[in-house]
Amino acid sequence: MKRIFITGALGQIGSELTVMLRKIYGTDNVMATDIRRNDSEAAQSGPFAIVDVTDGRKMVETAKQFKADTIIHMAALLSATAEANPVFAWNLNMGGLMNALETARELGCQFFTPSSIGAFGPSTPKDNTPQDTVQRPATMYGINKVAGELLADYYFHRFGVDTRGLRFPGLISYVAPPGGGTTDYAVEIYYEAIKNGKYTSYINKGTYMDMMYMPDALNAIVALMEADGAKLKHRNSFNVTAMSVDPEDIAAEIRKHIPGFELTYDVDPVRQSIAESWPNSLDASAAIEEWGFKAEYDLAKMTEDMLQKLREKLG
Ligand code: VAH
Repeated sequence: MKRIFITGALGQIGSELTVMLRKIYGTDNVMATDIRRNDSEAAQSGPFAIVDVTDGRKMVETAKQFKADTIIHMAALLSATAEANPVFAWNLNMGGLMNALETARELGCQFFTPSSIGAFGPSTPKDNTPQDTVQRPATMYGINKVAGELLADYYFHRFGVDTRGLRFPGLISYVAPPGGGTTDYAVEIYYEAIKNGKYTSYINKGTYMDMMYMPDALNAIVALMEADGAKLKHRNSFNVTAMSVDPEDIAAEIRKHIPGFELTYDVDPVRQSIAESWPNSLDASAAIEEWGFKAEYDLAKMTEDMLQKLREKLG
C-alpha cells in the first residue's frame, strides 16, 4: 500500500483507520473520502474529498487524480439500519461495493473491504464457527456481506484484482461512536458506565457475540494488506475475533473499575433477533495460519483502556 483511497473514512472504523494509515504511510498518501465532511481529525488532517460511493464515475475520477494504488472500501450501512431500510441498504451496500471494485480493477489497485460475523445465519454452527461453513444469513446486512465476499473473490479470480477482507466481530472504540449496528450496546455500555454508572441493554443477557477492540481491528487490516498474497488460501472473509462475551461479562469487568455499576435490560426484539442469528464465537485459525493474525486486547485489557480513555474524553 502506498497511495491509499478510503471510502466511508468518517465512519466508526474509517475515522480511526485514516489517522493510523497516515501515521504509517504519510499524511499525503492517504485520501479520506465520505459523503459529507466533518471536523474530525480524519477529515481535517490530510487529503479529503466528498465522494458518494453510489457515483462510480466520481469515485474512479477522484481515485485516479489521487494516483491511488489501494482502495479501502468502508462505506456501508450496518445491520440494524440496513434491516430498517433494506432496499436502500442493498443499493448503497452493493452498488457502492461494485463501484469500489470497478475502481480497483480500472486503476490496478489492491482492495480491502470488511465482511462481518453478520455474514453467518441461524443455520451456521454457532460455537467456534469455522472459516468455511454454511452462510444463510437472515438479514439484509448479512446478505450484503455474503454477496460482497463472493463478489470480491470473483474480482480476484476473474480480473486479478488483489482483493482482501476480514469478517469483523463487533468493534469497540472510544473515538467514533458506532451507528446503527447490533453490537453497539458493547460501546454504549462503557459511555453510560462513565456518565451515569448504569446502562439498560437492548441485547439480552446470555447473548454471546464476538467482539474486538478497535486497535486490534486496525492492526489486522494493515497486517492482512501487507501479507504475502501467495500465502493466502482465503482472501475476502477471514474470521477474526478477540473475545466472545455477553452483556453480563462486560458489566462484571466494568464493576472491577466502577463497583456500583448497574446493568438492566430492555430488549429490542429486532436487534435481539439479529444477534441470535449470529455466531456465539468464531474460529480464527485460518487468519492465524495464513497471515499471523493476533489480538492484543482481551476483555480485561480493553475495559481498562476504554474506561481510561473515555474518562479523558468525557472529562
Ligand atoms: C453491526 N457492528 O452490528 C456491526 C458489525 C458484527 C457486527 O457488523 O452491524
